[in-house]
Amino acid sequence: AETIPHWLTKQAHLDPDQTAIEYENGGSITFSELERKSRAFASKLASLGIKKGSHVALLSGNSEKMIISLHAISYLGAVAVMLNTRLTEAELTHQITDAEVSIILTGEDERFKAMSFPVESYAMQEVERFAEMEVKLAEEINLDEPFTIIYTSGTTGFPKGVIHTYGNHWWSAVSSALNLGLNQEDKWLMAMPIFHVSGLSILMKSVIYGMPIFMMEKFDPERAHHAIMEKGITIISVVTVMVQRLLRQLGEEKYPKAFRCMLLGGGPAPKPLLEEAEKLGIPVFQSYGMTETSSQIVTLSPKDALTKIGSAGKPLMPAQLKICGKDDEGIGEIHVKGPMVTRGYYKNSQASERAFSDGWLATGDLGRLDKDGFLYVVDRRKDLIISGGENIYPSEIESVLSGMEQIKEVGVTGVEDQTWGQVPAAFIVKSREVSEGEICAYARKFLAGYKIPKYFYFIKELPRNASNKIVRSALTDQMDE
Ligand code: S0N
Ligand code: AMP
Ligand code: MG
Ligand code: MG
Ligand code: MG
Repeated sequence: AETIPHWLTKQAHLDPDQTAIEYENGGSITFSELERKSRAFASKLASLGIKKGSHVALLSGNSEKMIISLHAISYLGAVAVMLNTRLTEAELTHQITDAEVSIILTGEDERFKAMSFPVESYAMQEVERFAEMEVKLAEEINLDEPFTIIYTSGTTGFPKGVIHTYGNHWWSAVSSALNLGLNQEDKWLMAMPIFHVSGLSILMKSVIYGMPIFMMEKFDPERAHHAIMEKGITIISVVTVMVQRLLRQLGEEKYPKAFRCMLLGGGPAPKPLLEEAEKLGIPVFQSYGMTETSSQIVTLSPKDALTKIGSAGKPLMPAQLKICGKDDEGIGEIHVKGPMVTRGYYKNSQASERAFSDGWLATGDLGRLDKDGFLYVVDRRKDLIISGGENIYPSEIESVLSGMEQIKEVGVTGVEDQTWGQVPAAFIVKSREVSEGEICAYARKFLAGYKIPKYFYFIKELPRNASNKIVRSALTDQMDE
């Protein structure tokens, strides 16, 4: 197995006084301080019985404690299960159980939510007060070993746990640097949640590159704008709705010259928005990637940004991409392969076998390559709704709503939305009288806020095909009924 020195220990040795994280309140922490705090935290966590192979869930917004917890978990050789704070107790319980989590660490805001879980939970702040235990911390990282698990929507309606090895994160960070280059002055603004690979990958880059990040607890357009203007930010990761909000904030101003990359991912980018950004001289880099690829695997490089607008770019060094089952227009399913691609889903060999063959991952997304080998993503994976960078699988909503007595049957599909790109709309066949408000109140108990349908249509029957399956694509025809 391939081993490297523990990356935080190594970075703290190479550049102890380099800033690792900068905070909005003006504070910061160096790599050597981060190493010291992470080791101390690991020794405290050990007293909870966390050891090599333990699954520790993190339920927290972005914070220094969350970053320290993550590094501490790696010093113990444990695996971090990253939980989305927007999910409900019911949704989280499924992931915690599926991932065989033994302990949950929470932020202050999530402390209460975690009380009802079937697993022991501690606020990170609480653990801080524990005594340190004598324990041997990892000196090396084995690139083949798992480090994180992140759940992503699957075709069965239950999300699947994507396992990332250290090697997956390592290669993701390296391939991104080979594309974007790495400058001495680089400082990455992390406004994406760490519980998504969009945020987590910035953290991995920080420790692997020795690069400072500017951490926001959550995205706020005004404060993100201020950071770009005043704090020497050179790169920011964003989803489409964040670009829209940042452009509104920009007004007549111009970003500083040093600001060299707005890395856009997590879903489709409307061409008019890309054109507007180009006109304003904003360096938007479109990308294609997913939880399974540990962050972007295809990115439009600076020199092509202007001539290939609308394209997600070329697969990064050393990733491969092919289009399978092409139609007349060359459109087919995107398959990817590379050392940043997960090797499978946790405890779900069926899903893994379906998705992988010979190391190639069938993404379920449709795309085509132009004559120069640039990828154009044509359609998102079947039935997947992406709202502001959050994935929603229609069957999750359908199965919750059909649990209501007053609902006979229900079909859900995505409809265009100015703000979020797409939002879910529910088409409902009632068995008894029920109002939109009652349905929303019921749904909130089980579904994250972003999954609550924004539109409700009450119809006589659902469109079905010959084999009696709901034809979701035909649902929108019923909108004017
Ligand atoms: C865009 C965000 C920040 C919006 O959240 P905001 O405005 O802060 O909302 P809140 O104030 O918390 O809540 C207010 C109401 O808005 C609802 N709401 C929040 N978010 C959404 C949403 N996405 N869709 C619909 N509604 C939403 C709340 O529910 C609340 O309403 P009520 O009270 O009624 O519940 C936030 O959504 C956000 O952070 N989005 C981004 C998520 C993300 O990171 N997605 C990417 C996931 N994909 C990947 O990680 C793989 C790709 C990747 O790695 C990548 C992606 C992007 C850039 C770079 C990369 C990379 O390759 O490195
Ligand atoms: P996630 O599972 O949250 O990581 O979401 C990944 C999904 O976002 C992909 O499978 C695509 O469906 C979608 N996606 C990512 N990048 C793009 C892009 N450039 N254009 C269209 N869809 C994208
Ligand atoms: Mg659910
Ligand atoms: Mg997904
Ligand atoms: Mg997503």
